[in-house]
Amino acid sequence: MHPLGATRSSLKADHLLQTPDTFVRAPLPGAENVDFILHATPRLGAAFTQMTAEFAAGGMLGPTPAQRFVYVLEGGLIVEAGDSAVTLTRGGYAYLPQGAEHKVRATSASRAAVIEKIYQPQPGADAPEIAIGDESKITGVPLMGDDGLRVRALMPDGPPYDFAVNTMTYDPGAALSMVEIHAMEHGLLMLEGGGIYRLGDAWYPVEAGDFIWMRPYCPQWFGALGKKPAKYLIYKDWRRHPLGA
Ligand code: UGY
Ligand code: MN
Repeated sequence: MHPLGATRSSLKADHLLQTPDTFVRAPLPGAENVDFILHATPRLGAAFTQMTAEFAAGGMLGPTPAQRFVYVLEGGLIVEAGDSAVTLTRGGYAYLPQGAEHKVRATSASRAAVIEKIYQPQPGADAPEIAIGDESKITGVPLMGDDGLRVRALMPDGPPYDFAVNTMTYDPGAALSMVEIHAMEHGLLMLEGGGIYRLGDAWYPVEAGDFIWMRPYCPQWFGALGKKPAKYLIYKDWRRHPLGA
């Protein structure tokens, strides 16, 4: 039954809420047996891309002109990069610097969040390095002293790296302690639970599976509702001068 044109999805000048009922799949060049949901792209106004890749068993990502970050949502992915081949399962992730030869192949039907950004070098900084990890091995750090809200940083941090990807886990009832308004933009995938997201001048109910894009300076706040924790994966551009110098 169609929903008579109703959806929680909403596109405004400073944000997008994209709910699963509005997802449309598309192929991308060089990928085999993978469908992509293109959440954030330059066509939206984003300076990065974020997609969900849905792999059939044996499916492979194609090449990218950019840095690539892959976070496994479901199933298993073999990442071949440098001298190693590693199998990542749910919560496993890989960062592949721009130009790094690599292959990403699914061992079974799988889903992954894929974030790509053209690298902005920092003069004098070392080159970024491949990083592979598992979210479950990272200790959560309370945000601004609130141990009901824990941040896990997945990307390495330091001068070579120009973006961050974190997970944020909110106990039921936990909330951001302030409305944030900042120069960095965000791509956000709700992984678990739900709550209320303020974006610009609107307040939205959100739940696992939803995607949100926030333009730089989009007013933002989240409070978790329900009886289990809410968790999201969040991208932001990071550590670069706004004038691009
Ligand atoms: O890192 C952040 O800016 C993060 N606290 N933003 C958010 O959760 N909307
Ligand atoms: Mn923020």
